[in-house]
Amino acid sequence: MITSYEVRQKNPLIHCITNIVVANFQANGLLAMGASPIMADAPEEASDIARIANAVVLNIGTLNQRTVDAMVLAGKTANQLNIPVVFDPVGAGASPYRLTTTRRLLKEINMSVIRCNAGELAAIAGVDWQAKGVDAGAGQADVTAMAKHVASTFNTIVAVTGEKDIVTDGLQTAAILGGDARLTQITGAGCLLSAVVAAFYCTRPSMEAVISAMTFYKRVGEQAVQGTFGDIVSHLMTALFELSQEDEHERNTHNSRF
Ligand code: ATP
Ligand code: TZP
Ligand code: MG
Ligand code: MG
Repeated sequence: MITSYEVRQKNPLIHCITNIVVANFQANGLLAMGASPIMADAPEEASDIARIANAVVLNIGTLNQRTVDAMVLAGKTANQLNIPVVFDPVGAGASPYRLTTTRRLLKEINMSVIRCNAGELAAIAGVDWQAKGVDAGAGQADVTAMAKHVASTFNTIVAVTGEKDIVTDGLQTAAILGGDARLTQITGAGCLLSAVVAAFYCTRPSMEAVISAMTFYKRVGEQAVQGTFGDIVSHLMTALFELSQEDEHERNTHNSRF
């Protein structure tokens, strides 16, 4: 396992091309855990910023043609320089534009990790699902099977969240329990997690790093919901800050492998 303390020691620079809803929250969350964010979504500088970053996060939450152009430029530069790219296909199935863009980005860029909810995963897999905008929604399909299929198809690691998180590279699979359903009732908890995954992954690129990030964030979420609902956002920042100060092995009790 990789500890969040190790990530803090590295202080990675994370280039985020992200949505307008979560940009501030995501930047604050990265800072709280000891990473350094740079939000830069202009095509004019996307390659230049990507090349100085330790990891790139591509998030299509409020996409438009300029940010999509920037994502392609940043993603390609990162691929050339072996800099990891984490993809958050927010609301991938919500509109034809989102789905087309998701497919284009997956074709043109090698993603190190796809971090998504079950509805977004189903959209990528082409499986019937009742997603609700950017939220996971509901469906009958087997999430683990979809995750393995998408991981194998795109030669990537899929990290899909929900009550039970699944991390798979198509061959090995881990399930992570914990967290709290109230995290789906504030906006950006998933987007921030995608950035946290990027910070862990670039510290030691591996499936272990993704599992570690997801396990860490389950603990962060559990601490964040202790208190009243309106305090979850600020408590999330406090938990990211406090838990990443611990120079000890991350608790492994949430995980199972299969
Ligand atoms: P959604 O839009 O459906 O909320 P998301 O992209 O915001 O998806 P989440 O699934 O909310 O991402 O993931 C954010 C965090 O919340 C993760 O740590 C995840 O494990 C946790 N989480 C989500 N749903 C639950 C749940 N029902 N029970 C426990 N933890 C959950
Ligand atoms: N609309 C477009 S992006 C966005 C909303 C509400 C944020 C989604 O954040 P998350 O982390 O997927 O809940
Ligand atoms: Mg959410
Ligand atoms: Mg999301």
